[in-house]
Amino acid sequence: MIRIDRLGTGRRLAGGVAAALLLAAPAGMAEAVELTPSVEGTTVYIVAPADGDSVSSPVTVVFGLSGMGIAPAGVEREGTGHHHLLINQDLPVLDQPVPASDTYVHFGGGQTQTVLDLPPGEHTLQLLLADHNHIPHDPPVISEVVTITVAE
Ligand SMILES: [Cu+2]
Repeated sequence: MIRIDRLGTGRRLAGGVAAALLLAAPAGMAEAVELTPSVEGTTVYIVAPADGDSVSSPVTVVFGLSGMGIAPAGVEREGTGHHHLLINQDLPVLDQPVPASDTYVHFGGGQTQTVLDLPPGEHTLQLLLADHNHIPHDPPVISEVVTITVAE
């Protein structure tokens, strides 16, 4: 009788530990974001202004995209995304939604150009395509950095 009770206690303890491990696993996995695939060979680029240009403000910035299409934010359609313009900013973390601010600008309406009021001096511009949830694709679709000088 005593031996059977001890075995029974041991099994319950082992079962409790296993259940705790199972509960811990999904919590860690929930943070992983499923990235939307980009289309191979896609390029995003700034049509205007050109790198090295001296311009006056307001500055019209024209976006170019080849290989994928534009869809407004919130619209999930394969092979599409919307533009994000980084103004004097480094690239954000690429497996999370792009931050939204005056220097991480979303074009969730599907716009392909914008007009910027920029103070005099040197500025960098870069485009980053992201999916319906504002999360960059895998692999990410990123333009070259364009550096411009805004005249006094
Ligand atoms: Cu966005």
